[in-house]
Amino acid sequence: MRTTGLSLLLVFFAALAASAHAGERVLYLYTWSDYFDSDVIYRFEQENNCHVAIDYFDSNEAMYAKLRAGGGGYDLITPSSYMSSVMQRQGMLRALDHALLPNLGNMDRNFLRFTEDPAMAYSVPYTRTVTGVGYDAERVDAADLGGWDIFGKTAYATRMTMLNDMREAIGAALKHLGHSLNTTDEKELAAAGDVLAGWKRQLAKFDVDEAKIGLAAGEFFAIQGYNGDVALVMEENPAISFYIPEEGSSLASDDFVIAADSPNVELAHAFINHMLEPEIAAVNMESVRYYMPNPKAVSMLGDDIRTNRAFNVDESVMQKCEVIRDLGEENAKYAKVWDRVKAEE
Ligand code: SPD
Repeated sequence: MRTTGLSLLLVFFAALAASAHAGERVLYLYTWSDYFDSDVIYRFEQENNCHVAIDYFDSNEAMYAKLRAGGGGYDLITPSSYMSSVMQRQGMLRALDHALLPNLGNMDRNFLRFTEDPAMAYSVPYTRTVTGVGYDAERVDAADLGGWDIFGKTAYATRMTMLNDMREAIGAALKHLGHSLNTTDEKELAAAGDVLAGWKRQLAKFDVDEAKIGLAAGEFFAIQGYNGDVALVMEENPAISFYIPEEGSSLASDDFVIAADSPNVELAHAFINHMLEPEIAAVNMESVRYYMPNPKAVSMLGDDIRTNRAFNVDESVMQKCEVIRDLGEENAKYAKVWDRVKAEE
């Protein structure tokens, strides 16, 4: 009897939810997890009488593979700039109509040097992300901090993770060896593969989203992670801190792009324009803890976020970071090293 009542109630609520969306336009967004403030999305839905449906990916390569395999129906995607470039070359993106983006004037033009499309013909920068190490200061010895070689320390075996992302993981090993993370030199790549295979022996796994939860909960002591993600964990657990390794790291512009076959081109433009509103961008930054290149919005931020080391990365530290670039045909060399590392015991 109770079960039947509960089932009826669930059916009722499901029907209610469906009718709330019936007749509404739906914007399909494909993005990274924890990347948009829910109130900012809600406000867009209210103002545009639509629903935003969100699916998540955890690496550029996973997103790309899904779209190439025919998955999708997405309007708006947020790849890193090197992947926006790959997708644009392969005809997967729609050229942007700047007439539908009046708030583009709020963009910091200086930031465009981090992107592959400075004219913003196919992509508009959303956030800047920097990759580093999130760690638990109560469980890691201070003498072990500062570099990428923390991932080789046997003292933390099975309590560490690195990103399940070939450009990031191989990139860390390349920087550790003093090479560019965009190298196409096969010897340098092979050496980086060896270093990474050694680190892998100490890792619990290569992972992106569960690693954050594990760091917050004390399961993992050190993770390779994106700065804003670690900044959120720092709010949850005061023992957590973040550094960018002294050898240097990667820096990315994650972009807004519109899929070539987007069913809702105008709505997709409206969403990008909404995120470029200074008040909206400021609320979003406070919530997701990623810097957005919007000077008016940045001037509205509170002191807590401005002084957060994971959000506001020092300029001198940034100087050591490199943007991951689209290497064209040479991208395949990274996939080869990654497959080898993944297969090794
Ligand atoms: N939760 C948001 C994660 C954003 C990740 N940016 C990826 C950069 C990859 N090089």
